[in-house]
Amino acid sequence: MKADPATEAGLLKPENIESSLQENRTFPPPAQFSGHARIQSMEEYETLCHEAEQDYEGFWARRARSEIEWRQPFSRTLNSEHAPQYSWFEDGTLNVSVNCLDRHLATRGNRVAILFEGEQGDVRQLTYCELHAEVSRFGNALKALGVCSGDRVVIYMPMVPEAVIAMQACARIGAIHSVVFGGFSVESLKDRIEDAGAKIVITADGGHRGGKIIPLKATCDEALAHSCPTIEHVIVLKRAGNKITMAPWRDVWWHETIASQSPECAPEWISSEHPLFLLYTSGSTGKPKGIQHASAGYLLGTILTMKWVFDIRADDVFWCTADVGWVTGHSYVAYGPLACGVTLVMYEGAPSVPDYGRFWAVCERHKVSVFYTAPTAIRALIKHGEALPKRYDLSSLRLLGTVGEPINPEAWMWYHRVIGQGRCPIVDTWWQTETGVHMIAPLPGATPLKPGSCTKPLPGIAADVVDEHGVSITQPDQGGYLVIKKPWPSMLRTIWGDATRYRDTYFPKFGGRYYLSGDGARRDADGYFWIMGRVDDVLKVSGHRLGTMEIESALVAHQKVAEAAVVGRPDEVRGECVVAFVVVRGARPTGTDAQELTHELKEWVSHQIGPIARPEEIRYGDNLPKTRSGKIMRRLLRAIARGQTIEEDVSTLENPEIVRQLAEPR
Ligand code: 7RM
Repeated sequence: MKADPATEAGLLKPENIESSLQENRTFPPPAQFSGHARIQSMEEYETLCHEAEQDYEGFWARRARSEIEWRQPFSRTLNSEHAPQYSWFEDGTLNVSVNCLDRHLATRGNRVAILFEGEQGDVRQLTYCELHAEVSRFGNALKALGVCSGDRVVIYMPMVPEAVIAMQACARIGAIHSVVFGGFSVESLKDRIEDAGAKIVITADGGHRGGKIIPLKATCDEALAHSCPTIEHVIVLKRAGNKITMAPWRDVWWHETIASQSPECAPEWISSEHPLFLLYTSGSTGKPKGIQHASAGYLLGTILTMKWVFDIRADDVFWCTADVGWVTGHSYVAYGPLACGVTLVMYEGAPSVPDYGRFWAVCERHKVSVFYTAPTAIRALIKHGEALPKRYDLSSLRLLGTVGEPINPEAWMWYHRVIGQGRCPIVDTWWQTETGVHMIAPLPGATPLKPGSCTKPLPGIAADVVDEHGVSITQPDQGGYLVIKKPWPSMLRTIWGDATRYRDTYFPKFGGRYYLSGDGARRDADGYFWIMGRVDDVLKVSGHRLGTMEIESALVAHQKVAEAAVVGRPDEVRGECVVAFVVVRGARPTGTDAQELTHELKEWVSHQIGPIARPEEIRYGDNLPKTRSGKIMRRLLRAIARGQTIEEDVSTLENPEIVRQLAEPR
């Protein structure tokens, strides 16, 4: 494959994010948006921001009343009495699945809700009426298996409609789902099931990805063997047809559980604050956190951002390429698009099958109008050249989006020119698992775009950049902590089972008043936000969030490993990749011993956490560079991993000579 000129010119290097400092191109909203979008001008945006500043609760209350179908209306908007445990709309009752499905049946029941394409080319459509019936059947099946409101259900599925059906069915009966990404492996799955105390796992025999079958059921069996005592049943969807073993006392087939169930399932009316889902995410400790989201506030956030940021229209075909295992797949696959009654596209497989034109083939085939993906995917596609997208008719596209990591301006320009054909605004959306929905993002009919910037906070979102003392930084281009100064409806409510960790992680500074995002950011002279990346030990590998400590725990769980430290290294396509520094028990391996151990450890991490956590490189030392108090000097390790020369004085280290050993060329 001949490399694209963009690659040769080094335009893809994430370091070019630094070039964003010089970025001065702006793209005003095109005519088809500026006079027509929901928010049509910066004046209108300012008016909304002003409304929220003047009457914060009223601003959200008015929107919650108009966007949500309530069973019982709420009278209290925000309760901050137990801050930072906030509640929103707490005396209201509703059902999220009713808001996503039932509300459309009379007006658009025959509209396609899910347009699914499997990796092997199989296509399936479900209308809103059909989806409603499937969700109801499956909800009844869960109830028949003893699932009650408030019970936790783990979903470990491929990207097939049943994943969304399972999530919606949980919402319908008030059960709390916890989706575990199908790319995670045994240990990750086991930890999440145990932490949530789940009663049921919903999985599939296997899923198709990259021309292979991902053995989900087999991984599940391994996770459940000798652990996870709370699990009563495993529901297994027949998808890939690979051979599996069913434990007759525990396992049931999806198609058998629904066979005799009614297509009507009375919704469970829950209160606004009833947990809708848990989603485990990596932080700076070894143990992932169960981010707990509530029902009404989250639903409101998904609807408003679908309207504001994607300017979603009744006839849109919306494709968010994220897996339902990530928050993006929750808010912009399983909930937001359905709550807005549009058609959503779901694709099961890898973007490279049968070749890197697959995304564009899907866009053409299904006439996608709004396309939302990650910068890492765009960079991978740039690498394969312009000829591929040019083979497809992309004229149905009207809006593009990105999420997951900063997009380097040159990748933005390529996306804009080659995919959007200069016609489509790009919404660069900054948000997190914890924030539930977009926080900082352009409004396509109002905000002039700057490549690489997520632009300005959405109306009602009190985002700011502050210094060590919590004081707002007004100096343009000076970096600081990205914080949110007021609670917002779709925010996380707590970390499952650990309110102390919730407080200590997100509200540790500034008197517990501000939500600390963990990102660094700067604001330019026009007030545009530029995200500078994490300030903690969290990596983004291909847009997937991973904790360095998680990978370290997996490494030290190997019998040959005594100590390990993991850092990120910039990577052209993936944004970052994993580099591990390892101290083994016994003598430091060299030559073929080192090669063999490296292979073994890479496999080990893939098997423990999942292939996304697989180290790109492993370096061995007799020790790790530590301060005299025993703290690992990660900064030095990051420099070594990048192949930089260490200029700083290392003589204050406990063991300065180790730096040279670890940096030895190999
Ligand atoms: C949605 C999601 C959150 C972290 C966040 C950032 C990074 C996300 C952007 C971004 C720059 C963006 N949730 N991030 N979006 N950085 N520009 N538009 O990714 O919980 O998995 O990760 O991702 O560092 O803190 S997440």
